[in-house]
Amino acid sequence: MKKVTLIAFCFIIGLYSMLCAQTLQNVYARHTISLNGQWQVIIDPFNAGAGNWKPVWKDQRPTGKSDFYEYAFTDAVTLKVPGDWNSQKPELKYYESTVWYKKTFTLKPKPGKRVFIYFGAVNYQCDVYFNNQLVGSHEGGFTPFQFEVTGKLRDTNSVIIRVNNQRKPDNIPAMNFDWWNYGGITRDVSIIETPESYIQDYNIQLAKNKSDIIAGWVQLNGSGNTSQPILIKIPELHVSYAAVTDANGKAWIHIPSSPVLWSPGNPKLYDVIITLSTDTVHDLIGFRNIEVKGTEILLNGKSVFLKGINIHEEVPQEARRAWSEADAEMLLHWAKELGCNFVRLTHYSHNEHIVRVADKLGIMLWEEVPLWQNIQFSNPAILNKADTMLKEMITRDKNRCSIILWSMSNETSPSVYRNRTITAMAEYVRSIDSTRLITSAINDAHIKDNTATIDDSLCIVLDVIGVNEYLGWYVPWSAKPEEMVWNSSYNKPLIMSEFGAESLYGNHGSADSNGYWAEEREAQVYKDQIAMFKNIPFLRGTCPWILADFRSETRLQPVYQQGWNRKGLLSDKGLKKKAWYVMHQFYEEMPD
Ligand code: GCB
Repeated sequence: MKKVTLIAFCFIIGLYSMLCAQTLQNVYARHTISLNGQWQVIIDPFNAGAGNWKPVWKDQRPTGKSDFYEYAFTDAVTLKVPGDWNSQKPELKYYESTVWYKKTFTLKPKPGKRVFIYFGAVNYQCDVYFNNQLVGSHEGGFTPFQFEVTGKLRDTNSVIIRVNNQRKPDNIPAMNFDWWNYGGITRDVSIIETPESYIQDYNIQLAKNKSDIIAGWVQLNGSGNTSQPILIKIPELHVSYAAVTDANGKAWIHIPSSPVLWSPGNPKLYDVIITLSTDTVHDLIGFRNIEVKGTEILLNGKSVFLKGINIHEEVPQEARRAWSEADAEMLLHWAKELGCNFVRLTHYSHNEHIVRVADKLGIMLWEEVPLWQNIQFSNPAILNKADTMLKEMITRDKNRCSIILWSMSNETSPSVYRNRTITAMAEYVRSIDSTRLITSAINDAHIKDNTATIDDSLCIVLDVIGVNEYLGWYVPWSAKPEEMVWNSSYNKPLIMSEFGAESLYGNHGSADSNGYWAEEREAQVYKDQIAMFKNIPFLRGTCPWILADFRSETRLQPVYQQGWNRKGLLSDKGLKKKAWYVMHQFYEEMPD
């Protein structure tokens, strides 16, 4: 390419990328250059490096004898990426402020190539400087984002990121939450090179409630995307489908085909290849239908009971955030061993590896955005932030058949503002993905004597109702468990999305008393819950709280908790508590 043309190309692309930050999706279906590894860091508790006084992002070096800077990146102080900072250095265990990260890498600019820098997640807010120029900022700790850096590449490049995990009242989640506030670059970082015109995104799944039509769209990005031929191949189904993009670079697809349907019993995935004259993407996609009829949840037209478990994105044995495929395999194999066909990924969108491993293992998923209690619903900015999080989550995972439920919130107190915000969120979700079900976990079932009533008006906008109840733990039984009667004002399926009790592994004592963190007590609460579940006709799933003990800064009991929420069926070392066996037996005896 001639120099003038190259400059013009870079200018147009640069301008375009400033307007559109999310212009490359399905990153894990592409070849990427990993920037994972050790990154140099500067710990900056008072955010001194953000201003002009000590501008860390300029990465300045002394040039003369009298010159010096009171900050510098060095290999002497590094953190592993991906990884939370709290588990990597003792002094960062409770740290909630700014850390600056720096990575240098070589990648020469290539004529006609566009380049993106991708982050799986950074908790919570960050500013990204590429070769000392701000290329973008991102808020939200659990969803991916990327920036185009075409035209900014040199032979050797530096990425500097200011990461801040301070709690703020208008954050999502806000000031208090019951899990560790792991800060840092917590998921994969990579560089992706594409041609000038490339496949920006695609959505390929069964048409709603059809088993013989594969439908969706492919979106191109670049100049001259109109009337571009694209080809979709699914070799195992003998599909070779040609389409042409419209004026917006979009091609709609409608493929008559009857794939073997994905289910927990047969998690069949197909190799799908999308080709444009300049670009090719390979993905593994499964095909299934999910719908609700009255109080039933139907997977591929058949009623299913969701044998679930809640999981935090944490490796308890190492007291750190989970991020890798190996971590995902470990967590989901535990779920399978318990007898689960379903996992609630609490309380935020987990990393993409776990969703892809769930596709492979045949585990249905509930995925959630972190609207957890105490959200500032009266603040109009919240809806925008929530919608961005929903969009980033759904955009990333819309091709993953394991996901059957999008959850918009957990335990939000009823109010006009709450209802207005979550109703608008639900409308937004339906507008971008009409094929999956919508839920939220409420904790507002009214319990009086032997009767529990579900009447939170938020349920009107849900397809499936999630109820968190802690009968036997936070809430004393008001009747014999087997005599409890559940009523719902809504003819909809119910998932008991949380229930449980705490115990310290190896600690034994009375099954009747909460105060001693005894395994026997936790097991008893599970036995009682199961006795109650047997009498709830519209119950279509159960999710114990929780797979494993997890870290939480707010768990202060100095002997039994020590900074851990002890409601795991597994201990912090992954050892099975008595309650595990109670739940395991329930799932074994329950038909699918
Ligand atoms: C809940 C929350 C969950 C907590 C749990 C508990 O209702 O949804 O995030 O960790 O209770 O253990 O109190």
